[in-house]
Amino acid sequence: MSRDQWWRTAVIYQIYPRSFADANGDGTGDLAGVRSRLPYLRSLGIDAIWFTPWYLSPLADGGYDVADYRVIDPAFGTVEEAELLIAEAAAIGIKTIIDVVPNHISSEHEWFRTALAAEPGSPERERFWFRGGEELPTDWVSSFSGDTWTRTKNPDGTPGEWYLHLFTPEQPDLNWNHPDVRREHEDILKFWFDRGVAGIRIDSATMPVKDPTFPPVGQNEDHPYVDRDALHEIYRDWRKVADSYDDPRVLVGEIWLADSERFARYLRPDEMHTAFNFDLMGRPWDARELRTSIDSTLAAHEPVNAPATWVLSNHDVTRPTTRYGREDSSFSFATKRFGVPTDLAKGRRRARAAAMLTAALPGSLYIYQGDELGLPEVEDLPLVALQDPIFHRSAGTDPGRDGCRVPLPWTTTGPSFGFNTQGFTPWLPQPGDWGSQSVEAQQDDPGSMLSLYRELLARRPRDGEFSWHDLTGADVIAFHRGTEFVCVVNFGADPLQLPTGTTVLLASSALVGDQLPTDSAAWLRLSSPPAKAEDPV
Ligand code: TEU
Repeated sequence: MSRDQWWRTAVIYQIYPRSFADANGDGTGDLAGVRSRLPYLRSLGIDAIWFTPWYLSPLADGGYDVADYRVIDPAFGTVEEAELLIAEAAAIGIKTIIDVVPNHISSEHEWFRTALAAEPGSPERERFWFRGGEELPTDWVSSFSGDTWTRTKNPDGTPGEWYLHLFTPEQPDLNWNHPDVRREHEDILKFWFDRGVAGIRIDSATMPVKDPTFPPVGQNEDHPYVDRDALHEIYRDWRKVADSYDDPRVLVGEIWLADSERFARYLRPDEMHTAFNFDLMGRPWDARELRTSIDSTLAAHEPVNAPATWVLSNHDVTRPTTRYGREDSSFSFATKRFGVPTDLAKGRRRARAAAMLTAALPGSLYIYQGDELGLPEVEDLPLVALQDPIFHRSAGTDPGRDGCRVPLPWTTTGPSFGFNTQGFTPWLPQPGDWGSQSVEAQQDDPGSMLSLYRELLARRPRDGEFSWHDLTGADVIAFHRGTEFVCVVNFGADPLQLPTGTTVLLASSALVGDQLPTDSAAWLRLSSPPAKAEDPV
């Protein structure tokens, strides 16, 4: 495989900069903190880092409200520091992917402030979606609940025009029919590609184009703001920018679409290189469900010859250790609730097995910071500490996403468990027992989640054709990669007899003789050629 196709099998580690490591001790993570932890990332065995937004932002939505793409938020550092970080990471073989958020910008962005100060009907307002009238222009509901339109005030205090925001009012949607919007985003890509960034993650990539007549959802066959055909022109233009570099840059889409044919359209050869596939993440811990997901994911990517991506979590979803410890272990945005009974011991076992399962599948793998430590969702954050707009807009019924964004524990003791060395209180409080899950507590323990991650990243198969193994059944997932490697996951209540003539390369929990316990995974090496799988049950 040529060097410039690295993303096809890459392991990409997601850093949420606010919560990774805080070098200057102000309670918020920063780029200097990331730089100080590059040796840790190298020893973990990753190929690239994806940074959630690090730009100037009032943080109304954790940085997904960008006020200026050409400025790093002062809480995180400077553009010069970002360049240093990109170069230092590259020097140890780690590439950098950054987030671009085309659907909206911050209401503090100069464009929006100028638009608000300008008259209705003025050119400054045309970069957004402003509409007049007494009534809400549509009944579209925000992804974060509530209305998608907010009414401005005229200088004399009377109600003015409405503007569209699919997320919060602090995130006005851009009008992608406007040439400035297109040109500006291509310039932003160049700005960062010129600074050594290897790729971009495209936020909410199915949402930027709108039906300008604003019909109700469901009135027409096409959705008024999701997956509209004109999006593909935009990404084709971006692909040209990415391909204009000698060392081509990668486009990774955040694409939540159930229809695999529609999903694959974004991965055509002149569009994105890869896109997150969230299907597996949404499914419960169940062999049939996950097998269906693996089949449909691989099938969706095959016709476009794009690599599949495997994602167990990110900064938006309940941590796997917690999610898999629940009776309903599926994930959807609507299922976040306070007080869901959770068996963390079970969740931990399953999260270990899930890590081995996804790492063995063909394609690229995303790891969200802290999952390599098996951190649980922090569910007892004081309500006054919660910052996520999802919590605030749900009138307190949905805890929001702060529970998976709590600053990482690096050391077993110390006021912030090594998040900073100055002992300054982190922006979200860490649980009292956070130190027991820290890097320091895990790094020399061969049974820890961190040790498992290091092993599996070092040994995961990067090539070898995928095919189902005949152990696959109602409670078992088993597949080959090539002729010698097999991954087996036991979902059943009883231990599973492993096939004879195999060597165990790695297991997520201790085997009992040659039996794989419940909720566990094993990687095997076959000493004899594989039997061909019949159509599994
Ligand atoms: O998330 C996208 C997102 O939350 C929606 O597209 C989601 O699929 C939908 O609401 C489901 O109903 C991204 C970021 O990952 C997230 O952190 C941001 O808050 C969001 O975009 C807005 O930029």
